[in-house]
Amino acid sequence: MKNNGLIIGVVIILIAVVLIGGLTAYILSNNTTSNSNTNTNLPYSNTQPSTNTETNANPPVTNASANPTTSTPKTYDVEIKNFAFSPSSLTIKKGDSVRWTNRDSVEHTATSDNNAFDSSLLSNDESFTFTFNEAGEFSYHCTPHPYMKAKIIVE
Ligand SMILES: [Cu+2]
Repeated sequence: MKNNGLIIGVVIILIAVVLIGGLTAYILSNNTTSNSNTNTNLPYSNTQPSTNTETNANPPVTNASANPTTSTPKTYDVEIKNFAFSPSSLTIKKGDSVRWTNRDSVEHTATSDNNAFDSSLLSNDESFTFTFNEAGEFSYHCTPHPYMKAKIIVE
């Protein structure tokens, strides 16, 4: 009877140990798998919004940089030097301005072939600025030296 009681006690303890050990092992494995699941899920859900914000952030940057180029008027310089306009062909946007500066000691003009603009005679280092508000190709010349020819292309 004493032996039986001991055996039953040992068996109960063994069962309890196995049950507790098994439970803790099961809980631990569940926790680690659930943790690793949430861990692997988090980086994915984190990288996806970050790549989304990156791809979303890129178009506004190009939009913001594209807007000033179309909306902000620029002033381009054309030098009159050695009896020539430099650059001889200049492409600008509607609303932009061109500033001609005479670098020669001789007087020159920047005179539109179709009377769109005329600087009149410019002496040395004198400038004339004209704003192009209409698209088109504007050929011009120098009145005292008609062989001096150039053009402004307004897009
Ligand atoms: Cu000239």
